Amino acid sequence: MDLLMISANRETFPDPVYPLGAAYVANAAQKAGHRVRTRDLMWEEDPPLPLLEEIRRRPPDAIALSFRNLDNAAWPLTRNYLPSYRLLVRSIRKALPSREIPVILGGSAYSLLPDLLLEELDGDYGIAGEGETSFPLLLNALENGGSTDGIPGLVRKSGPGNPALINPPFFRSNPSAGMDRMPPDRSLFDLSRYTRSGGMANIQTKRGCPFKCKYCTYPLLEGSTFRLRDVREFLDELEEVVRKDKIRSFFIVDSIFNAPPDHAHQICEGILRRKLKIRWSCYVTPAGLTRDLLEVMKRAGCDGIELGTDSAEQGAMAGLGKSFSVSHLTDTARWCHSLSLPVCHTLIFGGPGETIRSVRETLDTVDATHPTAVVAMAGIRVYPDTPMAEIAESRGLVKKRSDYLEPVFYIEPGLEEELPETLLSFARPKGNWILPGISIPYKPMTQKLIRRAGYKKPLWHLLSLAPFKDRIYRDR
Ligand code: B12
Repeated sequence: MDLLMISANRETFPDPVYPLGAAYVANAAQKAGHRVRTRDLMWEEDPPLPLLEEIRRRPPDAIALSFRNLDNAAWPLTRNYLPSYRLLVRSIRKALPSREIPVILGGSAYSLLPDLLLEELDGDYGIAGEGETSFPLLLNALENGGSTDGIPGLVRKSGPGNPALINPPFFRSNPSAGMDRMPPDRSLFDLSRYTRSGGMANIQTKRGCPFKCKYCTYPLLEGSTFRLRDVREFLDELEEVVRKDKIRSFFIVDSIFNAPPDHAHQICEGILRRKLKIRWSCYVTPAGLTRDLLEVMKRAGCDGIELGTDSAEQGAMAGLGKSFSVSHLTDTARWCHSLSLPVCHTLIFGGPGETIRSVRETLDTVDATHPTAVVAMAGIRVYPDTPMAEIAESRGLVKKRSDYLEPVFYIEPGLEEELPETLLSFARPKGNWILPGISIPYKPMTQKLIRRAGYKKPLWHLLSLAPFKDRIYRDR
């Protein structure tokens, strides 16, 4: 089949992010014998007239769209991308010479609302969850007129007025499947342009997340058990990007890098053994973390961690379903200090049980750890099928499933007014605290200039530097 794979993401905050998921599935299609063309809307004009013209001139046999984000998950300055996706698919449909050419949807954003988005975006098929196995199966079935019945994660229409049918995603039917079936083909999208404008390449050591944070989608997207990559295969992939693409800065996109700890240790030891001179960042949880692991991470090139703190007050932490205590958090911060490892905390305020007192306690506790940076969100972004959705639904915030087509945020009743102001007045004098939903952290031009100057780390590192501190709130 002649396939056109489009990455629909245009978000440039905090940086443009290389479409790794699309590079995985497009490669799987290639390996299954399909011819793959790719287009990346990150670098296309809006509306993407040259792309539409190409579709008119050279219609493919199938079009696949990768949707990474639904919105910026920030409140009250929410940016909802769904209207632009609607327009995009509508214009693609218009450009196609026939309704028979299938439009296939996938990606993390799509997988969060697979039934709703198939209807809403007028796709013919969707794949909920990972696509490396399912996507080629679907293409082969379409090409040969075969059945699509057993394809993991397949979403298809079931007649007017009926909800779309969804097969269980791949990780459900294959809970012990490894992740080494198919590496991504990074040449399919312009990696060097991303590393010039976004600093880092991205890579994955595992899929899945067994933690039970009540708001989180990772278990829905990747499964709730870890599926670990073979360490040698991971290192081979990493080494190839370092060698072939001359890239030395990475973000490890695992939901959590430091769990399970043995695997994380082996990855670090492998990087050291192969003498890969790289720098990398990742998401870390204080749960089960040890100083030993942080130390080997640092030696292996980790130059900063994004800590999924969320809250530092016991009651609010329980409301979010966190798996660690305040003392785990303060131990982690102390170890990072002693290792000179920069830390960016992510915080989420306004969950079940939050009060202004617990908000203040979290602010003070986190501040007392002397963080390099803090990214704080007001309100919990609620996604269907999460424990948070049950709470939001029981409180009447969501009445029917289609309400999720607009971003839904949960804020503990009574905090809506006070929360943004409390956070802003605390953060403003600090300089290294950013509130993406409340105050625009930096102008796109500032980001472009920093990247053009060759800066390769996540931009939060700069927040602790004096010249940038004053700019954050003045830039608005
Ligand atoms: C790592 C990460 C980040 C890192 C990325 C670093 C980097 N350089 O890559 C950072 C911290 C920068 C980041 C930022 C943001 N992120 Co983020 N991020 C993630 C995370 C944890 C992993 C993403 C990833 O790379 N996965 C690995 C790849 C291989 O998986 P994948 O893309 O899902 O692709 C698979 C499938 O989706 C499918 N697939 C993909 N495309 C296609 C296409 C077709 C046709 C098919 C059939 C299948 C298919 O197959 C792929 C391979 O199996 C996800 C959560 C998660 N667990 O997925 C959130 C996630 C994607 N992020 C999210 C958000 C909101 C953001 C931000 C907007 C937050 C903000 N306000 O700053 C920004 C946007 C950044 C941008 N420019 O787009 C949300 C999106 C949901 C939403 N509300 O829109 C997610 C889902 C987390 C969540 N809240 O649930 N993020």
